[in-house]
Amino acid sequence: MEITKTHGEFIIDAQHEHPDASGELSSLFASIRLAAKIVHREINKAGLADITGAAGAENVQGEAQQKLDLYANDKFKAALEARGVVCGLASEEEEHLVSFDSARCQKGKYIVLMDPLDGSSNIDVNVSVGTIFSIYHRLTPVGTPAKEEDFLQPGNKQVAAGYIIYGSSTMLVYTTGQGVNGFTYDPSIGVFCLSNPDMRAPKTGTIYSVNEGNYVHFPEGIKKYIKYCQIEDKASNRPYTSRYIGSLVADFHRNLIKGGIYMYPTSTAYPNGKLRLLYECNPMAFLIEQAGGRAIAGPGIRIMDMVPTELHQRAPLYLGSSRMVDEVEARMVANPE
Ligand code: AHM
Ligand code: MG
Repeated sequence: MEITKTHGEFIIDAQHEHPDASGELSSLFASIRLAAKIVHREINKAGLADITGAAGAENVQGEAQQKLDLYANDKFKAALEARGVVCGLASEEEEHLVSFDSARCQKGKYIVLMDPLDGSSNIDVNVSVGTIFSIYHRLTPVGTPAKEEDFLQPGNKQVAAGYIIYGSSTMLVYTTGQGVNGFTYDPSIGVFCLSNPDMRAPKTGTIYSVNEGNYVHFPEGIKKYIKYCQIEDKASNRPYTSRYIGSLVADFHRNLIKGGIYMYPTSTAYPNGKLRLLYECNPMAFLIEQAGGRAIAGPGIRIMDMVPTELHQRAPLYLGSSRMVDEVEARMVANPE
């Protein structure tokens, strides 16, 4: 039987190519892997919570049941703190940044931003959800507590970013700025195995993903683009296919593999878009660019060049196959708000 490369081995190989590497990033990834396995296990028995006790209620051991997004937050936080290479964390589930205050953590040179369980409203109906993460070097001196400035860096400073998709199988997909690689979790042996080396986003595709229920509230350029997607033109494979799961990670993952565009525009309900710049838009932007695609917040506005001012700030997002992003951008340019 052929044994595929595990994620651990993949990292060791990468380290050989960088003999100056300290191993701290490898250690950080080991934390992410561990927490991902724990969350995978919990998600896979999510339906049982109804039998053993709903969120907020007590389980058979008399312990309070936690909502899965809070559970995921706690597990990732604990795993990242345990290895002492991360000095702080910002999370969708935490109002303020979390500074890991042990002397060991304060020596850590990395900070992590994350959405521990994105699309969590899908869990109740057994639809794929994901964890999104973004990793930076801290700006404050090593040995001091992490501060907000460490987290408010533009996406172009990311050291690594990725997601875990808890789907029909669980996968870890990430980049360190040298392409995108995907690893599928084999629960029988408890390891992530390299399954999708060097993932490339097709230059164009036939899938558009957007919550069309908000159509009437979208800017004119977006309405025009959606109509363009729907109009028949055999030469460019239109009409395109509409696919929207409502789980950014799952929609992104499908479009990355098949070719497509994901959009969360501004609307009356969300004047700045809905998705969070630091732990949803930036990591996905880093991934799609590394795979050959594009990610913008508006015409000429590269997501990764946006300078953040708040931890939880939102941004409109258009990302996917480069030609499809060009197409929507052209319509935004032609129909300025
Ligand atoms: P969440 O972080 O509260 O789960 O929200 C983010 C999610 C994305 O995964 C998804 O693409 C989007 O919100 C769906 O929003 P909507 O239901 O408005 O289409
Ligand atoms: Mg989210």
